[in-house]
Amino acid sequence: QIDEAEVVAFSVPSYACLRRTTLDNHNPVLTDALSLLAENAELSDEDGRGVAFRRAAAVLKALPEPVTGVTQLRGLPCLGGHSLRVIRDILENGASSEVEFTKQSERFKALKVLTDIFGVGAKTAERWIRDGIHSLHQLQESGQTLNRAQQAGLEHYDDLKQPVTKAEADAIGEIVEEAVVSVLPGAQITLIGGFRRGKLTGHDVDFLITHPEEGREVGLMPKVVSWLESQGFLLYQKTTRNSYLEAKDGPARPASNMDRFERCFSIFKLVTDEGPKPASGHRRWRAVRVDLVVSPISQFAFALLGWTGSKLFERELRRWAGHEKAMSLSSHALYDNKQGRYLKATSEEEIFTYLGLEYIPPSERNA
Ligand code: DGT
Ligand code: MG
Repeated sequence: QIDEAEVVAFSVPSYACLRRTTLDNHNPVLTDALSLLAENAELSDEDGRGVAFRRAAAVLKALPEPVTGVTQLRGLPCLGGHSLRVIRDILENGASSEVEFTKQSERFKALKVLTDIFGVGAKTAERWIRDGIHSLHQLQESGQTLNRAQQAGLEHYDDLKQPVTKAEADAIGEIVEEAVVSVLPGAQITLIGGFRRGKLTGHDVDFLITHPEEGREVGLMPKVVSWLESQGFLLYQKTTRNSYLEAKDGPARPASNMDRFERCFSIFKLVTDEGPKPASGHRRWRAVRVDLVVSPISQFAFALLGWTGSKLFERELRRWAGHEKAMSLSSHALYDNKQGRYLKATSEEEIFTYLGLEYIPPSERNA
């Protein structure tokens, strides 16, 4: 017999940036289900619903043990009626009919396959589906014009679907480091994104590049890219000037520094085997998505915090800053609306302090 007092009730703060979320997820079946519904909503231009499911999944990721009954969830934040229905379905019937239905639906499958192509977003996939294109084969037969990114994405589709390992990320890191210090001695690179949070695999590898002397990083990206290209490491690349535009970003994006923040989306050619020449039909390299970001040292802490993720953790940090502290946080700066000024920081810890938050290390930002 279960004593009422023995029923574990969990308590979790509602902002993900107030929680410590490790990779040790005790409820993967539930969080996978909610993440799938989030993904379906995002692919269907229903961002509000997407965020709601992401928040619900993140709350379950923060629980110290598996959920066995919905009564344990009483009082937990971010669990709306819809998410609770899905959770109850899984706990009581072993599966959620909505999740199973979504997974099987032609529309979701087509959206997944098409947006898994590098360079293809939900809008493009949607248009193609309306034209009757549901598969890679149909896309190739359709005569649709593809841009350069999409052509590269299609060409390397199978490789880019394979998770990138930490070992591969480190191997790429060494090459990028060599490129960076060759073109600008003293420049530094940092592994960011999921790998910085301790993930063992990722969909891409993200690096942040800076130089300890303000201004020396200007013009660095094209030089790094040329170096990598000349050595045959890039299968595709597109460099953009600071294209990350958040509508609400406002004053947190200092106009004077905008042109200093550069990003390169690339497909990297990683040699996987240095051994003897492989049998014909086999190759000794694989394609890997690599993102490079250059930041001036004055913005480095903000860039580091902003690019380490997880995406939900970032979103929650910005929400906390805006709603609870009247500040606007971006990957460039922190602006205090009450004081009417930017707050300088040289470390992530300082930014958490400004925000009145306990410091959460990267390995605990896996919301
Ligand atoms: P992954 O690569 O799927 O294993 O997981 P993550 O967490 O590395 O995700 P990814 O690579 O999409 O993005 C890395 C982090 O960088 C992400 O957690 C949030 C942030 N991020 C992504 N895209 C942008 C962007 O356009 N601008 C800024 N400021 N941050 C971004
Ligand atoms: Mg990543």
